[in-house]
Amino acid sequence: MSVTPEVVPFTNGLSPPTLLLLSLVLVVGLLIVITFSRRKARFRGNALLLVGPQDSGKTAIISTLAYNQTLPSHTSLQVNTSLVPLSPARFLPVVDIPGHPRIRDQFQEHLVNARAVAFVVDASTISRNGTTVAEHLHYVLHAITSLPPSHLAPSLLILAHKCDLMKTAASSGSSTDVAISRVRTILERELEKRREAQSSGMGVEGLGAEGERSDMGGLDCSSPRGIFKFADWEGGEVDFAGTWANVGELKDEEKGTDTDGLASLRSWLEQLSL
Ligand SMILES: Nc1nc2c(ncn2[C@@H]2O[C@H](COP(=O)(O)OP(=O)(O)O)[C@@H](O)[C@H]2O)c(=O)[nH]1
Ligand SMILES: [Mg+2]
Repeated sequence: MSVTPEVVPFTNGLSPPTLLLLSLVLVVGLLIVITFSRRKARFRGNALLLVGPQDSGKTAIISTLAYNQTLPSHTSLQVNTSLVPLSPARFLPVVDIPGHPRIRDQFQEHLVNARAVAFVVDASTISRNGTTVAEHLHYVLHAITSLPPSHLAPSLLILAHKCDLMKTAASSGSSTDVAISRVRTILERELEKRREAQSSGMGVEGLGAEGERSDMGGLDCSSPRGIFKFADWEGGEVDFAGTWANVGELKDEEKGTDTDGLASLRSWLEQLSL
C-alpha cells in the first residue's frame, strides 16, 4: 500500500499581512546582499607605486625603505619591486617605476594593483623643470581618473623630495615646508596652464615623441570656474610630504630627529589601512 504524501504549501495558515511582511523582509534582505556583494567587488590593490621624473630620487627612496641604505645610482630602465617592512609583521610591496618616457607607460599596468601612488618630485629643481614635471603628473592624474568604476582609486601623495638641497632663508621656515609649498604652487600653476589650454581648444603638449595625447583628462576640479587646485581635485584627496634620502651629504646636526629623511612618508603609509 503506497502512501501519497500530502503536499501542504508552507504558507498555509499564514495570514495575508504576515505573508506581506515576510516577502518584504525577503526583498530587503536580497537588496542588502546585492549592495554588499557589489561593494566587495570594488577592487583595490595593496602596493605603493613610486613614480615621477628621472633622477627625482625614486630608487634612493625604495632602497632606503627596503635596505636602509642608498645604493650607487645608475639610471634604471627596469621596474623594481621590494617588500618594505612597515609596523611589525606588515610588509608593503613597493614598485619603483623609472621615469624614462618609454617605460613610464608600464605605470598603467601596475596601477591596477596600487593602494597608493607617490609622485616623487626633486624639489631643488622644480623651479626649472615645472613644465615637464607637470606634464608627467598630468599623465598620472589622467590614469588614476581613468580606472574602471570597479576599482577604488589609490591614495595619492606628492613627495617634495631632496629637501636637504633646498636653500632656505632662516626666516622662511623649515626646508620641508618650503619645499612642499614650492612644489605645490609650481605644479598647480603648470597644471592650470594645461587645463586652460585644453579648455580653450589649444591642446596641450603631448608626451614625448610617442604620441600626442591632447585629449588627456584628469584635471577636473570642483573649484569655481574649474581652476586647478589640488584641494579641489575631483579624482580624490592629494597629500603632500617633504622627504630626503641620506646620500651622504648631510651633516648630523642637519638631520634632526629624522635619521633617514623618510619619516613623513612612513607615517603617511602607516595611516593607510593596508
Ligand atoms: N641630495 C640628495 N640627493 C638625492 C636624494 N635622493 C636621491 N638623490 C640623488 O639623486 C640622484 C637620482 O636619484 P635616483 O634615486 O637614482 O632617482 P630616480 O631616477 O628617480 O630613481 C642620485 O644621484 C641620488 O644619489 C636626496 O634626498 N638628496
Ligand atoms: Mg631610478
